[in-house]
Amino acid sequence: MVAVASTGTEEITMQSERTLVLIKPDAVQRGQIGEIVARFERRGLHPVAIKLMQVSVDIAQRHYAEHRERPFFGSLVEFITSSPVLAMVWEGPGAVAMVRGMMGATNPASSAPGTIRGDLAISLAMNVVHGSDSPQSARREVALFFADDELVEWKSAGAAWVLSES
Ligand code: IDP
Ligand code: MG
Repeated sequence: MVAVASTGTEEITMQSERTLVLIKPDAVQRGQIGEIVARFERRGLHPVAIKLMQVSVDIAQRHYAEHRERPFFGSLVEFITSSPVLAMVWEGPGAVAMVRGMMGATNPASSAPGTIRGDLAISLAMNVVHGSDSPQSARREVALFFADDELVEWKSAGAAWVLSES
């Protein structure tokens, strides 16, 4: 579905997208699942898949493959596999960039207040949430965390009141 939204000065096409979101071990342990899920619901996105899971070292290394050569790669994999994560797929118009915006900057020290990281985190290593950085990354990451039959197709009743078709 392609929806069109007006910014007031120009029209931008907002393609319906899916994005992978992980509520990281720090946020699960701190009881922040509800807080973070509620933000995506309030914004007008809808979930296509949600599961609590223990990430394996293999999945962690594949998920963060782009950072393989970075000095923090080992500790990043250790952290994401240290305790359960809540893995989710969220859908909606422009969902990839929208979720990235809601997450805030990678380093919570410079994440704007009002963003998830800016409100809930302090440390770069424990920054509470992951979101895919492009539609292409999203497709790869969704396939890494979810089987096709775990993705549920549905239309939320609220969708018609989030984005006008005209
Ligand atoms: P992103 O999560 O905002 O996409 P990336 O640059 O893709 O940020 O980094 C992946 C994750 O690796 C970050 O969320 C953060 O937890 C961790 N990370 C990034 N840079 C550093 C660093 O310099 N030291 C330790 N951890 C880092
Ligand atoms: Mg990233």
